[in-house]
Amino acid sequence: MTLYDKIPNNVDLSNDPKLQRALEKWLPNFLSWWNEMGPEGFQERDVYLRTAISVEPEGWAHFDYVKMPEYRWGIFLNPPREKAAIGFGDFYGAPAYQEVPGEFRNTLRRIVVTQGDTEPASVEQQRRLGSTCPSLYDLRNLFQVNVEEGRHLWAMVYILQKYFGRDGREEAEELLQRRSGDADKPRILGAFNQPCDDWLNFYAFTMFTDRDGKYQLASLAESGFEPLARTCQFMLTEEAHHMFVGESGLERIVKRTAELMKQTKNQSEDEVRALGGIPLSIIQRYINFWYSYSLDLFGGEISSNAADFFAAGLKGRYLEQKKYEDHVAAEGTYALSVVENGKLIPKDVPLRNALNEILRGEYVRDCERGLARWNRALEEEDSPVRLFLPSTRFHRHQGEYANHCFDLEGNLISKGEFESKAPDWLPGEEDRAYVRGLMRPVTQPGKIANWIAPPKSGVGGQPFDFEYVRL
Ligand code: BYC
Repeated sequence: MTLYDKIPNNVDLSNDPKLQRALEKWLPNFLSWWNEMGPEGFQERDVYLRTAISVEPEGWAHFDYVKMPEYRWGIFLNPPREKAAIGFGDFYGAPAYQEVPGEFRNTLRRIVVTQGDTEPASVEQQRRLGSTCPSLYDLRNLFQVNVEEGRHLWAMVYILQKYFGRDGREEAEELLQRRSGDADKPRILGAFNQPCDDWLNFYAFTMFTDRDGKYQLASLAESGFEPLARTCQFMLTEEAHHMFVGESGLERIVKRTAELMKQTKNQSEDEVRALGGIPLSIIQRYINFWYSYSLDLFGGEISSNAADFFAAGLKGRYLEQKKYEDHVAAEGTYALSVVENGKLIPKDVPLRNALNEILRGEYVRDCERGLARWNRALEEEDSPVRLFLPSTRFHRHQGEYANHCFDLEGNLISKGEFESKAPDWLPGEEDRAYVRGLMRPVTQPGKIANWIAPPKSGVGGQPFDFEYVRL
């Protein structure tokens, strides 16, 4: 089998010997990384997976049994646009970059590497979840997410190897060498070094952290660097499924907890625990944790990096072309709250410096939609409790609010107060141990763990009781 056959692509790989050589060198290293750090214990199993074989609608959602190491990691870019132009910033209207512009080389490489780093990181974070799956349907969804993150790594490695020469090839190697949570060579962004070792973590991660991926990829899909824009456009189609897994997964847990609460006398958390469900307060704490770490992924509220990315035409706003008329955004200000002299005060910042915050705002609204859905599930099961998103200032490690303490409503509080309330607000060791204790594998087709409701339907045209993974 030639490399061309092995790597489905629409970038004319067979006529690009230099790129082929680079990928040929990288491929075995990728596979050893996958075998070492990918899903543990299931590499030899047949999994009912969706594989992209082209970007056409009929070519990209192809379902079949595949062993994960044999997944066809392809390179797919959306088709080029005719007379593509830079859609925003200081060079608005100029022809789009087809090669890396020399003056922005380092900046662009940093963006691609940061994006690329998250993909293997998430596979590493999730690698042990298979052994405690709540159903074969969920197991298959986990593996689908994992192989697609692997493919997204390929997408960024393609950009690095094709457009950045030798340093791009070095960066591609380093993407396989950093490790999530490693003290010496951690992954680049905070959320990707946090453990994701139970299924409540997994659903919260795919709900909140993958959703950052949606907004970052959407901003890069606007890029004036055409190859990056086109590859991110296609990645977005896959990202949608990951967020579905998270949003519907959490909804199913919430629904099951509410069903169990209905069976109890006093609707107390102890009774829910006695019935083997996950109390809503624990779910809320996991939401607080992953939501705040995911907010950090948008970077500082006031960011000269973001202003520079935009000015250069490298990273746009969410739906830049569809939503905005003024694509230069050189004027205007954005009102923020910042901490000065121990107080929260309003501050107007130049619009371009507030682009991280503006993107974060889009993300927050999207998350609120998910919360409303979970609260509808609670309402349907007659639960009086409602879940919520904490303030965007709560528990932040990046930007204006890092190094200060806030309560869930976003009021500035002392460190001592934060520490005394933290067990109510964030998952503690006891919560984690309780959730881990519930995680026992359920692998009979059609069966489901007690702490989660079954999905409304199966996947890939199959029913819930289909044998999604042959064990
Ligand atoms: N953790 O000006 P600042 C996904 C660094 S997820 C650690 O505030 P900037 C996926 C920052 O790098 C999407 N460090 O922010 C999801 C900078 O360092 P340097 C991933 C952080 O640069 C699930 C310094 O702080 N894609 O796809 O405007 C599963 C000051 O930065 C963090 C991207 O991120 C953090 N959270 O924006 C699988 C897109 N935040 O340069 C996949 C590409 C900031 O001074 N990345 N820092 O050493 C970017 O556009 C930007 O790098 C960021 C940060 C939005 C991340």
